[in-house]
Amino acid sequence: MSGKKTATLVIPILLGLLLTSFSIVSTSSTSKAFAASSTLNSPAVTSTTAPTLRLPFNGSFPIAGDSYGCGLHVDNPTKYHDAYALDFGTPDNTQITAVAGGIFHTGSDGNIYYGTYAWILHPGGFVSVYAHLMPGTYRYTDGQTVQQGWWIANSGHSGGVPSHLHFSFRQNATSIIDGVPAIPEPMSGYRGFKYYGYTSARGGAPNNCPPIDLTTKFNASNSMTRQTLLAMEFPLLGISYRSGDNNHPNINWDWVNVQVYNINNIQVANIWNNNVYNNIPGAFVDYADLGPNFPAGNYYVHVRMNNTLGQYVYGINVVQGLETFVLLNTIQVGPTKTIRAGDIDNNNQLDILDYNDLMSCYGNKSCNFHNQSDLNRDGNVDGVDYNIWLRYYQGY
Ligand SMILES: [Ca+2]
Ligand SMILES: [Ca+2]
Ligand SMILES: [Zn+2]
Repeated sequence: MSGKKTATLVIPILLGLLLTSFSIVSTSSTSKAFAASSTLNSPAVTSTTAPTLRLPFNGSFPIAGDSYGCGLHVDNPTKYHDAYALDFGTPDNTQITAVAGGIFHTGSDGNIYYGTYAWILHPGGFVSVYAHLMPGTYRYTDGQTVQQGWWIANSGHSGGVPSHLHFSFRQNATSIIDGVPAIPEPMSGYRGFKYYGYTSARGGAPNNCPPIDLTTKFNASNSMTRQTLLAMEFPLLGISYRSGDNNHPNINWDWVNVQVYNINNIQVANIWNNNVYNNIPGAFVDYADLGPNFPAGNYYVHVRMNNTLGQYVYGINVVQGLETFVLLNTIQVGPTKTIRAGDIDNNNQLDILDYNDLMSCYGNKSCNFHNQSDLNRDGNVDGVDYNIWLRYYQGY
Protein backbone atom coordinates (compact mmCIF):
# COMPACT_ATOMS: atom_id res chain seq x y z
CA MET A 1 0.00 0.00 0.00
CA SER A 2 2.81 2.42 0.68
CA GLY A 3 5.48 3.15 -1.80
CA LYS A 4 9.10 3.90 -1.10
CA LYS A 5 9.59 7.01 0.92
CA THR A 6 12.39 9.45 0.93
CA ALA A 7 13.68 10.95 4.12
CA THR A 8 13.10 14.56 3.23
CA LEU A 9 12.53 16.87 6.15
CA VAL A 10 9.83 19.42 5.43
CA ILE A 11 10.26 22.35 7.76
CA PRO A 12 6.97 23.61 9.14
CA ILE A 13 6.32 27.10 10.43
CA LEU A 14 3.61 26.52 12.94
CA LEU A 15 2.21 27.41 16.31
CA GLY A 16 5.48 28.02 18.04
CA LEU A 17 6.31 24.39 18.57
CA LEU A 18 9.68 23.42 17.30
CA LEU A 19 11.19 20.11 16.54
CA THR A 20 14.33 19.75 18.53
CA SER A 21 15.95 16.73 17.01
CA PHE A 22 15.35 13.89 14.67
CA SER A 23 17.15 10.67 14.29
CA ILE A 24 16.92 9.53 10.75
CA VAL A 25 15.84 5.93 10.76
CA SER A 26 15.98 3.89 7.65
CA THR A 27 13.09 1.56 7.31
CA SER A 28 12.34 -1.38 5.22
CA SER A 29 8.94 -1.66 3.76
CA THR A 30 6.69 -3.84 5.88
CA SER A 31 3.53 -5.58 4.92
CA LYS A 32 0.39 -3.92 6.10
CA ALA A 33 -1.79 -6.86 5.31
CA PHE A 34 -4.24 -7.73 8.01
CA ALA A 35 -7.37 -9.77 8.31
CA ALA A 36 -10.66 -8.64 9.70
CA SER A 37 -11.54 -12.02 11.12
CA SER A 38 -10.39 -13.50 14.39
CA THR A 39 -8.03 -16.38 14.48
CA LEU A 40 -7.12 -18.33 17.55
CA ASN A 41 -4.56 -21.00 18.05
CA SER A 42 -5.77 -23.62 20.47
CA PRO A 43 -3.69 -23.45 23.62
CA ALA A 44 -2.36 -26.86 24.51
CA VAL A 45 -3.20 -26.53 28.17
CA THR A 46 -6.02 -28.13 30.04
CA SER A 47 -9.01 -26.17 31.16
CA THR A 48 -9.45 -25.13 34.78
CA THR A 49 -12.47 -24.59 36.95
CA ALA A 50 -13.61 -21.03 36.65
CA PRO A 51 -16.86 -19.18 36.76
CA THR A 52 -19.03 -18.44 33.82
CA LEU A 53 -21.53 -16.23 35.57
CA ARG A 54 -25.30 -16.21 35.54
CA LEU A 55 -27.22 -13.10 36.59
CA PRO A 56 -27.99 -13.14 40.35
CA PHE A 57 -31.76 -13.30 40.03
CA ASN A 58 -34.58 -14.96 38.19
CA GLY A 59 -36.36 -12.79 35.69
CA SER A 60 -35.38 -9.59 33.98
CA PHE A 61 -34.25 -6.38 35.70
CA PRO A 62 -32.42 -3.16 34.83
CA ILE A 63 -29.55 -1.44 36.58
CA ALA A 64 -30.89 0.65 39.47
CA GLY A 65 -30.45 4.39 39.62
CA ASP A 66 -29.55 4.75 43.25
CA SER A 67 -25.87 4.27 42.78
CA TYR A 68 -23.39 4.56 40.01
CA GLY A 69 -19.70 4.13 39.47
CA CYS A 70 -18.83 7.79 39.72
CA GLY A 71 -18.03 7.77 43.38
CA LEU A 72 -20.42 5.45 45.13
CA HIS A 73 -18.80 2.13 44.38
CA VAL A 74 -15.40 3.34 45.30
CA ASP A 75 -12.34 1.37 44.38
CA ASN A 76 -10.93 1.03 47.88
CA PRO A 77 -9.23 -2.32 48.41
CA THR A 78 -9.19 -1.95 52.17
CA LYS A 79 -12.90 -1.40 52.30
CA TYR A 80 -15.45 -3.12 50.13
CA HIS A 81 -13.56 -4.40 47.10
CA ASP A 82 -16.59 -3.21 45.24
CA ALA A 83 -15.20 -1.09 42.45
CA TYR A 84 -17.15 -3.11 39.90
CA ALA A 85 -20.29 -3.57 41.96
CA LEU A 86 -23.61 -3.47 40.17
CA ASP A 87 -26.94 -2.34 41.58
CA PHE A 88 -29.91 -4.10 40.05
CA GLY A 89 -33.42 -2.69 40.29
CA THR A 90 -35.02 -5.65 42.01
CA PRO A 91 -38.24 -5.02 43.95
CA ASP A 92 -38.51 -6.50 47.43
CA ASN A 93 -38.71 -10.28 47.56
CA THR A 94 -37.24 -10.97 44.15
CA GLN A 95 -35.60 -14.40 44.11
CA ILE A 96 -31.84 -13.91 44.34
CA THR A 97 -29.76 -16.71 42.86
CA ALA A 98 -26.14 -17.87 42.90
CA VAL A 99 -24.07 -16.53 39.99
CA ALA A 100 -21.94 -19.67 40.15
CA GLY A 101 -21.62 -22.71 42.38
CA GLY A 102 -19.80 -22.56 45.71
CA ILE A 103 -20.05 -22.44 49.48
CA PHE A 104 -22.86 -20.27 50.83
CA HIS A 105 -22.34 -17.81 53.70
CA THR A 106 -24.55 -15.32 55.50
CA GLY A 107 -23.70 -11.95 57.00
CA SER A 108 -25.18 -8.91 58.63
CA ASP A 109 -23.14 -5.79 58.93
CA GLY A 110 -22.40 -3.33 61.62
CA ASN A 111 -20.57 -0.79 59.55
CA ILE A 112 -20.21 -1.89 55.95
CA TYR A 113 -23.68 -0.83 54.88
CA TYR A 114 -24.63 -4.07 53.21
CA GLY A 115 -27.56 -4.69 55.53
CA THR A 116 -28.42 -8.36 55.48
CA TYR A 117 -26.21 -10.01 52.93
CA ALA A 118 -24.99 -13.31 51.56
CA TRP A 119 -21.72 -14.26 49.97
CA ILE A 120 -20.53 -17.34 48.14
CA LEU A 121 -16.99 -18.65 47.92
CA HIS A 122 -16.44 -20.11 44.47
CA PRO A 123 -13.66 -22.45 43.31
CA GLY A 124 -10.60 -20.67 42.01
CA GLY A 125 -10.56 -17.86 44.58
CA PHE A 126 -13.73 -15.97 43.72
CA VAL A 127 -16.33 -14.46 46.01
CA SER A 128 -19.74 -13.11 45.01
CA VAL A 129 -21.66 -10.76 47.30
CA TYR A 130 -25.42 -10.13 47.45
CA ALA A 131 -26.42 -7.22 49.68
CA HIS A 132 -29.49 -5.42 51.09
CA LEU A 133 -31.41 -8.69 51.28
CA MET A 134 -34.76 -9.19 52.98
CA PRO A 135 -33.99 -10.35 56.54
CA GLY A 136 -35.13 -13.86 57.36
CA THR A 137 -35.15 -15.13 53.78
CA TYR A 138 -31.91 -17.15 53.64
CA ARG A 139 -32.61 -20.53 52.11
CA TYR A 140 -29.33 -22.13 53.21
CA THR A 141 -27.08 -21.96 56.22
CA ASP A 142 -23.41 -21.13 56.46
CA GLY A 143 -21.20 -23.68 54.79
CA GLN A 144 -23.80 -25.33 52.60
CA THR A 145 -22.96 -25.96 48.97
CA VAL A 146 -25.09 -24.25 46.34
CA GLN A 147 -25.09 -24.63 42.59
CA GLN A 148 -25.33 -21.95 39.94
CA GLY A 149 -28.84 -20.54 39.67
CA TRP A 150 -30.05 -21.81 43.03
CA TRP A 151 -32.37 -19.47 44.92
CA ILE A 152 -30.38 -18.33 47.97
CA ALA A 153 -32.48 -15.49 49.48
CA ASN A 154 -34.88 -12.67 48.62
CA SER A 155 -33.95 -9.14 47.72
CA GLY A 156 -34.91 -6.29 50.00
CA HIS A 157 -33.78 -2.91 51.20
CA SER A 158 -31.91 -3.70 54.41
CA GLY A 159 -29.10 -1.37 55.37
CA GLY A 160 -31.24 1.71 54.94
CA VAL A 161 -31.38 1.86 51.15
CA PRO A 162 -34.10 1.82 48.51
CA SER A 163 -35.03 -1.66 47.28
CA HIS A 164 -32.32 -3.07 45.06
CA LEU A 165 -29.69 -5.77 44.88
CA HIS A 166 -26.10 -4.72 45.37
CA PHE A 167 -23.92 -7.33 43.69
CA SER A 168 -20.15 -7.50 43.59
CA PHE A 169 -17.56 -10.01 42.53
CA ARG A 170 -13.96 -10.48 43.66
CA GLN A 171 -11.00 -12.55 42.69
CA ASN A 172 -7.97 -13.75 44.66
CA ALA A 173 -10.36 -14.06 47.56
CA THR A 174 -10.78 -16.55 50.38
CA SER A 175 -13.58 -14.82 52.29
CA ILE A 176 -15.74 -11.72 52.47
CA ILE A 177 -12.88 -9.62 53.78
CA ASP A 178 -10.19 -10.08 51.17
CA GLY A 179 -9.68 -10.29 47.42
CA VAL A 180 -9.72 -7.62 44.76
CA PRO A 181 -12.55 -6.34 42.58
CA ALA A 182 -13.30 -8.34 39.46
CA ILE A 183 -15.44 -7.28 36.52
CA PRO A 184 -18.46 -9.63 36.62
CA GLU A 185 -18.69 -9.99 32.90
CA PRO A 186 -19.90 -11.67 30.87
CA MET A 187 -22.89 -12.56 33.07
CA SER A 188 -25.73 -14.47 31.47
CA GLY A 189 -23.93 -13.61 28.26
CA TYR A 190 -24.12 -9.86 28.86
CA ARG A 191 -21.27 -7.45 29.16
CA GLY A 192 -21.09 -3.70 29.31
CA PHE A 193 -23.65 -3.36 32.10
CA LYS A 194 -22.31 0.11 32.68
CA TYR A 195 -19.17 2.07 32.80
CA TYR A 196 -17.74 1.29 36.20
CA GLY A 197 -16.37 4.73 36.69
CA TYR A 198 -13.86 5.82 39.20
CA THR A 199 -11.55 2.85 39.37
CA SER A 200 -7.83 2.37 39.18
CA ALA A 201 -8.18 -0.25 36.49
CA ARG A 202 -9.66 2.42 34.27
CA GLY A 203 -7.11 5.05 35.12
CA GLY A 204 -8.59 6.27 38.38
CA ALA A 205 -9.75 9.32 36.53
CA PRO A 206 -12.89 11.26 37.10
CA ASN A 207 -14.94 10.68 34.03
CA ASN A 208 -17.90 12.44 32.59
CA CYS A 209 -20.37 10.40 34.62
CA PRO A 210 -23.15 10.25 32.05
CA PRO A 211 -26.67 9.36 33.09
CA ILE A 212 -26.99 5.67 33.65
CA ASP A 213 -29.22 3.55 31.43
CA LEU A 214 -32.14 2.61 33.67
CA THR A 215 -34.30 1.04 30.99
CA THR A 216 -32.33 -1.83 29.49
CA LYS A 217 -33.33 -5.03 31.27
CA PHE A 218 -31.03 -7.97 31.69
CA ASN A 219 -32.68 -11.34 31.41
CA ALA A 220 -31.30 -14.14 33.55
CA SER A 221 -32.32 -16.76 31.02
CA ASN A 222 -30.25 -15.20 28.30
CA SER A 223 -27.97 -17.83 26.85
CA MET A 224 -24.62 -18.09 28.56
CA THR A 225 -21.63 -18.59 26.39
CA ARG A 226 -18.39 -19.58 27.98
CA GLN A 227 -16.52 -16.63 26.61
CA THR A 228 -13.21 -15.30 27.83
CA LEU A 229 -12.61 -11.70 26.87
CA LEU A 230 -9.73 -9.28 26.94
CA ALA A 231 -11.11 -5.77 27.40
CA MET A 232 -8.96 -2.86 26.30
CA GLU A 233 -9.40 0.87 26.05
CA PHE A 234 -7.24 2.84 23.65
CA PRO A 235 -7.12 6.53 24.54
CA LEU A 236 -5.87 8.86 21.81
CA LEU A 237 -4.65 12.40 22.22
CA GLY A 238 -7.17 14.94 21.01
CA ILE A 239 -10.10 12.52 21.13
CA SER A 240 -12.21 12.38 24.29
CA TYR A 241 -15.20 14.02 25.93
CA ARG A 242 -12.99 16.68 27.46
CA SER A 243 -13.42 20.22 26.24
CA GLY A 244 -11.15 21.02 23.35
CA ASP A 245 -11.03 17.39 22.28
CA ASN A 246 -13.03 15.80 19.50
CA ASN A 247 -15.73 13.57 20.98
CA HIS A 248 -17.16 12.59 17.60
CA PRO A 249 -14.32 11.07 15.59
CA ASN A 250 -15.33 10.89 11.96
CA ILE A 251 -13.77 7.46 11.76
CA ASN A 252 -14.93 5.87 14.99
CA TRP A 253 -13.29 2.46 14.78
CA ASP A 254 -9.95 0.95 13.96
CA TRP A 255 -8.21 -2.36 13.74
CA VAL A 256 -6.43 -3.93 16.66
CA ASN A 257 -4.04 -6.85 16.80
CA VAL A 258 -3.67 -8.65 20.13
CA GLN A 259 -1.11 -11.40 20.51
CA VAL A 260 -1.33 -13.38 23.71
CA TYR A 261 1.68 -15.22 25.11
CA ASN A 262 1.93 -17.64 28.00
CA ILE A 263 4.67 -17.61 30.61
CA ASN A 264 6.80 -19.84 28.39
CA ASN A 265 6.73 -17.14 25.72
CA ILE A 266 4.58 -19.25 23.46
CA GLN A 267 1.99 -17.39 21.47
CA VAL A 268 -1.41 -18.84 22.29
CA ALA A 269 -3.66 -16.37 20.50
CA ASN A 270 -3.32 -13.89 17.66
CA ILE A 271 -6.51 -11.92 17.20
CA TRP A 272 -7.41 -9.25 14.70
CA ASN A 273 -10.35 -7.24 15.84
CA ASN A 274 -11.98 -3.85 15.50
CA ASN A 275 -12.34 -1.43 18.37
CA VAL A 276 -15.05 1.22 18.45
CA TYR A 277 -15.00 4.69 19.96
CA ASN A 278 -17.07 4.97 23.09
CA ASN A 279 -17.54 8.48 24.45
CA ILE A 280 -18.15 7.31 28.00
CA PRO A 281 -14.59 6.31 28.72
CA GLY A 282 -13.59 8.64 25.88
CA ALA A 283 -11.52 5.94 24.25
CA PHE A 284 -11.61 3.28 21.60
CA VAL A 285 -12.82 0.07 23.23
CA ASP A 286 -12.17 -3.49 22.22
CA TYR A 287 -13.22 -6.86 23.58
CA ALA A 288 -11.03 -9.58 22.15
CA ASP A 289 -12.69 -12.97 22.41
CA LEU A 290 -10.28 -15.71 23.49
CA GLY A 291 -12.84 -18.37 22.77
CA PRO A 292 -14.75 -20.80 24.95
CA ASN A 293 -11.96 -22.88 26.48
CA PHE A 294 -9.08 -20.51 27.02
CA PRO A 295 -7.16 -21.69 30.10
CA ALA A 296 -7.00 -19.49 33.15
CA GLY A 297 -3.52 -18.30 34.00
CA ASN A 298 -0.91 -15.64 33.67
CA TYR A 299 -0.23 -14.19 30.27
CA TYR A 300 1.28 -11.21 28.57
CA VAL A 301 0.10 -9.54 25.41
CA HIS A 302 1.44 -7.49 22.56
CA VAL A 303 -1.16 -4.97 21.50
CA ARG A 304 -1.12 -2.86 18.40
CA MET A 305 -3.74 -0.60 16.91
CA ASN A 306 -3.69 1.09 13.55
CA ASN A 307 -1.48 4.17 13.71
CA THR A 308 0.01 3.29 17.09
CA LEU A 309 3.20 1.65 18.18
CA GLY A 310 2.88 -1.89 19.43
CA GLN A 311 3.37 -2.41 23.14
CA TYR A 312 3.71 -5.23 25.58
CA VAL A 313 1.57 -5.52 28.68
CA TYR A 314 2.69 -8.03 31.29
CA GLY A 315 1.06 -9.78 34.20
CA ILE A 316 -2.41 -10.34 32.84
CA ASN A 317 -4.32 -12.83 34.95
CA VAL A 318 -6.87 -14.32 32.58
CA VAL A 319 -9.91 -15.97 34.10
CA GLN A 320 -11.78 -18.41 31.95
CA GLY A 321 -15.32 -17.30 31.25
CA LEU A 322 -14.78 -13.73 32.44
CA GLU A 323 -13.68 -10.43 31.08
CA THR A 324 -10.13 -9.44 31.91
CA PHE A 325 -9.15 -5.82 31.67
CA VAL A 326 -5.85 -5.19 29.91
CA LEU A 327 -4.53 -2.03 31.45
CA LEU A 328 -3.28 0.16 28.66
CA ASN A 329 -3.73 3.68 29.94
CA THR A 330 -7.02 5.39 30.08
CA ILE A 331 -8.10 8.96 29.87
CA GLN A 332 -5.47 10.35 32.19
CA VAL A 333 -1.82 9.82 31.58
CA GLY A 334 -0.92 7.23 34.15
CA PRO A 335 2.21 5.51 35.37
CA THR A 336 1.53 2.43 33.29
CA LYS A 337 1.30 1.84 29.60
CA THR A 338 0.91 4.65 27.17
CA ILE A 339 -0.60 4.50 23.75
CA ARG A 340 1.65 6.20 21.23
CA ALA A 341 -0.04 6.93 17.96
CA GLY A 342 1.27 8.98 15.06
CA ASP A 343 2.78 6.02 13.22
CA ILE A 344 1.23 7.32 10.06
CA ASP A 345 2.88 4.92 7.63
CA ASN A 346 2.03 2.09 10.00
CA ASN A 347 5.42 0.41 10.09
CA ASN A 348 5.54 0.31 13.90
CA GLN A 349 8.16 3.04 14.09
CA LEU A 350 7.56 6.64 14.99
CA ASP A 351 10.00 8.75 13.07
CA ILE A 352 10.67 11.38 10.46
CA LEU A 353 8.91 9.44 7.74
CA ASP A 354 5.65 9.75 9.65
CA TYR A 355 6.33 13.41 10.13
CA ASN A 356 6.85 13.86 6.42
CA ASP A 357 3.65 12.01 5.66
CA LEU A 358 1.73 14.32 7.96
CA MET A 359 3.36 17.36 6.43
CA SER A 360 2.48 16.16 2.95
CA CYS A 361 -1.17 16.30 4.02
CA TYR A 362 -0.93 19.47 6.07
CA GLY A 363 -3.64 21.99 5.27
CA ASN A 364 -5.68 19.22 3.66
CA LYS A 365 -3.40 19.03 0.70
CA SER A 366 -3.96 16.12 -1.60
CA CYS A 367 -1.86 13.30 -0.18
CA ASN A 368 -1.66 9.59 0.45
CA PHE A 369 -2.15 9.61 4.21
CA HIS A 370 -4.99 12.00 4.97
CA ASN A 371 -6.94 9.80 7.36
CA GLN A 372 -3.83 8.48 9.07
CA SER A 373 -2.55 12.02 9.53
CA ASP A 374 -5.81 13.36 10.90
CA LEU A 375 -4.88 12.32 14.43
CA ASN A 376 -7.87 13.83 16.20
CA ARG A 377 -10.17 12.58 13.45
CA ASP A 378 -12.02 15.80 12.80
CA GLY A 379 -11.60 15.64 9.03
CA ASN A 380 -8.78 18.18 8.79
CA VAL A 381 -5.04 17.76 8.86
CA ASP A 382 -3.89 20.91 10.55
CA GLY A 383 -1.94 22.37 13.45
CA VAL A 384 -3.89 20.38 16.00
CA ASP A 385 -2.72 17.15 14.43
CA TYR A 386 0.78 18.48 14.13
CA ASN A 387 0.91 19.23 17.84
CA ILE A 388 -0.56 15.87 18.73
CA TRP A 389 2.03 14.18 16.57
CA LEU A 390 4.82 16.02 18.34
CA ARG A 391 3.53 14.94 21.71
CA TYR A 392 3.46 11.33 20.61
CA TYR A 393 6.89 11.63 19.10
CA GLN A 394 8.30 13.06 22.30
CA GLY A 395 6.46 10.50 24.41
CA TYR A 396 4.02 13.17 25.64
CA1 LIG B 1 6.20 4.98 11.01
CA1 LIG C 1 -7.40 16.81 12.61
ZN1 LIG D 1 -24.44 -0.74 45.37
